[in-house]
Amino acid sequence: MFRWCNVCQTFIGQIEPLEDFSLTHGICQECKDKVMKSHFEYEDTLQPIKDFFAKVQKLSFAGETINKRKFLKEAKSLNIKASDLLAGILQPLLYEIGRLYSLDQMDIITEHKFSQFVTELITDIRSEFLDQSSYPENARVDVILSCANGNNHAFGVTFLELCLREAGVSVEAIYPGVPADQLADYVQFMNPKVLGVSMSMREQLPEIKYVAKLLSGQETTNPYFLVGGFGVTKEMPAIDGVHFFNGNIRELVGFIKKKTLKAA
Ligand code: B12
Repeated sequence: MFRWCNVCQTFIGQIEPLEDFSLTHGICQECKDKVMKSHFEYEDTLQPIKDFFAKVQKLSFAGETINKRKFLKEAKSLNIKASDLLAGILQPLLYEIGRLYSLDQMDIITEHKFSQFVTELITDIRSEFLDQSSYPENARVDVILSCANGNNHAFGVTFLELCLREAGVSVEAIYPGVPADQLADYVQFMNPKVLGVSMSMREQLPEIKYVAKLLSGQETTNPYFLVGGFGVTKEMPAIDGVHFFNGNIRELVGFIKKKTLKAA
């Protein structure tokens, strides 16, 4: 389930059962601390966000065209932050669409139409972020994100990129996948503190191994090499120099932020 804070209406992260994509309420740590200190009357404040989610779900699952401008306007009027919109509204819908499609309960056109809508939204959100960017254009890039060679699933990497930007991390994302040797050369040139590669299927594991091998042969760079994505599960083979990540996007942003600050 996708848990949102009932007090400040921000997305917290996923909880069991993971296969249930509906929204549920919880309380984030920040609000918990505040509420503990004050008198708090419980009231379900998430209903407008749940209604918005239900409306988008209905339209997308019916294969209808969603008006992007109206969608963004409504999200803004509900005070939904861009990262929450991506991770807490679009992500559960994409997961559920994938599940229904794999069960033959949704056709490919419906899936493609929603993917197209998400691609267009990301383009808009991204250009808004770039306009408001708080770090200079030629600043050092602390984090490079990329898709593994052969991985065309770009949403995970773009969601992560935008969430990191929102958290003030200087990040560059490259997608779809690029060959391991070219990625390693680019990392050597850019010398980031963190390299994150997205793996959507186990078939991409040899590419990950190859990137790790090439990085270990470089004398001038030593990025923290993180690998995540749909293809990463709790049980992964140990690979020298690779750190697999299987948590949720909130934990991930916090973790990367700490890593880039520590290595400053
Ligand atoms: C949309 C989609 C597509 C779109 C992608 C559009 C795009 N521009 O991204 C298209 C139509 C292109 C596509 C194609 C294919 N797809 Co597809 N697709 C999906 C779908 C429905 C949603 C994926 C998505 O965007 N999820 C939302 C994002 C935000 O989630 P995410 O990628 O998991 O990312 C999160 C985390 O994993 C993590 N993360 C991601 N990257 C990284 C990187 C780092 C460093 C870290 C730390 C974390 C991290 O953070 C993200 C945010 O929380 C999934 C279903 C599903 N359950 O995911 C199938 C799915 C991933 N696809 C699948 C398949 C099989 C394919 C195809 C092979 C189909 C085919 N026969 O052609 C092709 C492969 C193309 C290729 N070469 O990659 C399978 C993969 C099964 C598997 N793992 O073995 C899935 C699971 C569907 C299914 N149930 O069968 N797909």
